[in-house]
Amino acid sequence: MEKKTLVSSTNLREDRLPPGQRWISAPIVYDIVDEIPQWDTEKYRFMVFGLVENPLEFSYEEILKMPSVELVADFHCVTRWSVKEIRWEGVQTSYILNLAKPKPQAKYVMVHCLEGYTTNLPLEYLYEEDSILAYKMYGKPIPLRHGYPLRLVVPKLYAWKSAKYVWGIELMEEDMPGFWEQRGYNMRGDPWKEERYW
Ligand SMILES: Nc1nc2c(c(=O)[nH]1)N[C@H]1C(S)=C(S)[C@@H](COP(=O)(O)O)O[C@H]1N2
Ligand SMILES: [Mo]
Repeated sequence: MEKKTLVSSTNLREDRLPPGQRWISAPIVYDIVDEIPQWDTEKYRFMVFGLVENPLEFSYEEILKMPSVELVADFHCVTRWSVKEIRWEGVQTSYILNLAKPKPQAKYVMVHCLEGYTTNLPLEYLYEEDSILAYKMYGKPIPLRHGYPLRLVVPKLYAWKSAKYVWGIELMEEDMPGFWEQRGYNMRGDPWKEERYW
């Protein structure tokens, strides 16, 4: 089967490197905990809940069977490094949202991760065509420390919004700060507007 390869529109911007960033060759692993366990994908469930018509729950197997895309996207960390053209593969978040049917009052999401990390973003970013839930990186299952079994990739925002080890997406009416947002990081985090901190 032919797989669609999508190049993030951010890679094609004239100001491709956002202000205050420099290119490095590979992403640096950042985690809020020292150890990440080898998650059991037999027990793993991915959930969409909160302000949706159809709350969703999927096994890992079901996620792997969904229509998928290959995405090539630059990656921008708020600590001022950027990496060109990371190649991911996974399910577009717009596909998942169309199944979940957000209620009209849903405006923001909280992304929940297996080790306890959270991050918030405006719901509209999950309708962007280059926002995906990735299970492959450079053609192989995502390495544990890069987000196995499932990671959000949102190229239009700083990398702290690209949550690793995702188990859930919660749709909300009011914006709520996630882990780094409670510690001074921006509620949106657009790299081209340098929305780094408050
Ligand atoms: N679950 C989880 N996701 C996370 C983080 C984290 O600590 N936990 N760190 C974020 C930050 S600050 C960055 S820069 C990127 C780094 O991605 P990498 O570890 O795959 O290089 O992951 C983001 N996603
Ligand atoms: Mo980061």
